[in-house]
Amino acid sequence: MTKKATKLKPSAAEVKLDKTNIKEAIVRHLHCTLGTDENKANNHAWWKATCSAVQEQVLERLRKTQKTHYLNDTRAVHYFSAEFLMGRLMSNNLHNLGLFNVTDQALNELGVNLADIMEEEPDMALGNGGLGRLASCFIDSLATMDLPAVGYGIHYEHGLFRQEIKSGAQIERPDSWRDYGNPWEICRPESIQEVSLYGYVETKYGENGRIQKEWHPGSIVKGIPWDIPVVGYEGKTVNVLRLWESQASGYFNWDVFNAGGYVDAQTENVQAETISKVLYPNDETEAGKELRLIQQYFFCACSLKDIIRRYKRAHGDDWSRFSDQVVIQLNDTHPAIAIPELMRILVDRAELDWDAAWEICTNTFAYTNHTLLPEALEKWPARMIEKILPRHLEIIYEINHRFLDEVEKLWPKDNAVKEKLSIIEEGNGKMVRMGNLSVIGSFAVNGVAEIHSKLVKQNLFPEFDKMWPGKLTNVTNGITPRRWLKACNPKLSALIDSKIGDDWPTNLEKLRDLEKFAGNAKFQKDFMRIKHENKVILAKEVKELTGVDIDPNAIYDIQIKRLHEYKRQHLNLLHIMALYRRLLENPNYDMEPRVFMFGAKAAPGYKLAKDIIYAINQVADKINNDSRVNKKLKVVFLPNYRVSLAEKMIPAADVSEQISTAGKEASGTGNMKLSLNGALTIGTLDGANIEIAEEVGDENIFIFGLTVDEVEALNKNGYNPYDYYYGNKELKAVLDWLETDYFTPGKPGALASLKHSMLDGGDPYKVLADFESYSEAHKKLDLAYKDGKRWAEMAVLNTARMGKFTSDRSIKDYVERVWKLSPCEVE
Ligand code: 26Q
Repeated sequence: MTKKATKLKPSAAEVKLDKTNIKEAIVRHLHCTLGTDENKANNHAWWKATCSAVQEQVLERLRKTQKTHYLNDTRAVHYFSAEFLMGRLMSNNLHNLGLFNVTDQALNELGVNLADIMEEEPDMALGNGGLGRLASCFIDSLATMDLPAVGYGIHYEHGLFRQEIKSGAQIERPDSWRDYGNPWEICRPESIQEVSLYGYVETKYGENGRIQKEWHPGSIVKGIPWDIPVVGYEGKTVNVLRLWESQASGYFNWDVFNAGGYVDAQTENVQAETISKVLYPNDETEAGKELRLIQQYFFCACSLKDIIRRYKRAHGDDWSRFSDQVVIQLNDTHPAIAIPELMRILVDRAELDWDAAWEICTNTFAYTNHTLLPEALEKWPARMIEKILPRHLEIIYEINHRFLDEVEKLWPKDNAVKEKLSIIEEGNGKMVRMGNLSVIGSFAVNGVAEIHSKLVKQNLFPEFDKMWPGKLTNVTNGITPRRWLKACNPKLSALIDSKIGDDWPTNLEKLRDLEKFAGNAKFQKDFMRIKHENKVILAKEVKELTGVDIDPNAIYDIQIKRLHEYKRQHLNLLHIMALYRRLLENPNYDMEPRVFMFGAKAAPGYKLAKDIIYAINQVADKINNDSRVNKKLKVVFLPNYRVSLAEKMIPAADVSEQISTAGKEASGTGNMKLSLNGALTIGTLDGANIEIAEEVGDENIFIFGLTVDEVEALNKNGYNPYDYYYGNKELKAVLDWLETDYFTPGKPGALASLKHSMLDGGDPYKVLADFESYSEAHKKLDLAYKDGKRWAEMAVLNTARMGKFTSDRSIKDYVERVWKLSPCEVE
């Protein structure tokens, strides 16, 4: 196909902005978009006007990018993810466009402070944690690297709940990020899609005896696309994140209703608007919820239709090139229903034969696994799929049938292996295993850190690895250094620029050039002065958020991540209680002043996780108000942890807590962000910590605890937490302390559930086994901090050696090993 571009004169928005232009644009939007003026405008209005001025630039580049991709008929990756944790976009977009400083000056001359108005922007919190943030880092890298890509997800009306802390306990409040509009998004009514649900399948016989299946849906919902432009660094490529909002279509199949009997029209007429209403927290109690499955199918079906519409525009009905042009990355199994959906389109609609359709499908999809925890592997009741997506269940059975024939060839008459590999888990109430479906329907499967991928191969899918050698692989996660260093830590970024030049944001290995300054007294002083200044800023924030005074001269020791037993915030807490006890017993106990900080949301139905938050807050309250110890020890729990709070905490961290039970944390990405900003890690040999240790060197990290093999051995030989309880007096004392009313005056036993989980509960995450080793690692850390020069050198070396963990490297790995994409430069 040949297409020709027409050369147009540059429009006003294309002229590179200088300070005067920016001032003019902001004021123009204040007047013409917001209908206010310089004298009346509050910070919110200034924020919106500034967004509009920036968006003008962004949209021009978006248009050019789309045209270029169309004219070049590029192969593109389509990143399917139920979550995108974008955070705020103003600072990021300004930095990526190279307009941050000039906009700061422009606003200054208008009497407005850029940092203040940026605080007006609500976080786009359309994700739970690591998986959603990874998706956001990846689309930043894709645009930066000029790779044709579209992110596809759900336009949730409410993102992850807002957390309030009342009397120490977590309260969930709705997140209303769009109440006053989102200036970054564009509605695209011209690309609305319709999605079918419920109903029944009719079997017909075609002319040549071909069996034809027709799905008569019970209801149809509309998907409305909202596009969020994704600006690459230095602003050449602008890709899109397309998020689908659900709306009623008015269609209701009365035939199905009147046919009656087996259908209950009330329950099948899902309230269309509720589909995209709220993001599910990653909560066991929410597992298997019908609406969640509908959400997954809804966004996958909309996205596939969108992709196919675009493909057909260039290739008509010729399906032979589909998988040359389209690759779809499944971010965990949440979008796995896209596999039978594409099969349905190819077989039932395009009337391809099964084998041809399956060939296309298995050349299109790739799947990323993010967890080994058995309870987190998605399974859906077959009956539920049958009710909502009757044709898809048939297709899943057919995929499985043909797959099990292959298994039979490899392992003849071996029913155990068939049972294990089958997409269907038998039992009373068949279940569909979405992980198995994803592996079978994809051409590549990856884990997210070396150790994790090794365990995916060895423990989770060993037979699949034998069936298809090479299909299972590793792509270690990464983070975008544009957001996680340049934008969030401007002072350190400027120092780095002055030493090694300013091209490190797109070439993070360049940071190695800082190694030669690591021992330099002047550089160490500058580096640690900046850390101190960031700590002063955070101290002010902590005071505002919690009322607690913290001393910037203390060690800032930070654990920020979702609350989960495997992440072991309670191990951190037990150690804090041990320090408290040591200080009470010996007021001269030698330790550097320390502030322990936490940020974490617990899934609303996860009782023990909420108990841990409560325990942290109660212990914090006691310690912070105990004048015997509070010069040396403070504990703060910062409420409503989210991307924008992470951006304030990370630049101020001295110590990064990465203390999951070995084998449980697939990768972690906060570990990378903290180390990049010069925090030293105290951590287990788990997830990406192992690769971080390899990069920074064992002498620049505090590793402790059981290894994966040791955890496995303990499990095999029988683990008894009481051995550790009775074997360590200090540990016994702090655990017993939890049962008193010392931290919960008048309420003895209020923290007892914690102790019980670690003793009678069997301590599944080996907290007690790792306690002593953790405590020793903290002693070493304290000692290292006392030697200021040595600490500074270690901190610098952490920053210098994080090059591997740029998400640009992850994307390069995906491009070379999985996607086979080529960059396409935009002008
Ligand atoms: C499942 C069913 C019902 C409702 C929600 C969910 C659900 C939602 C989100 C299950 C899991 C998630 C998120 C998982 C996640 O964030 N995993 C993390 O992914 C990171 C990126 O790869 C890794 O670094 C972390 O180690 C991993 O825990």
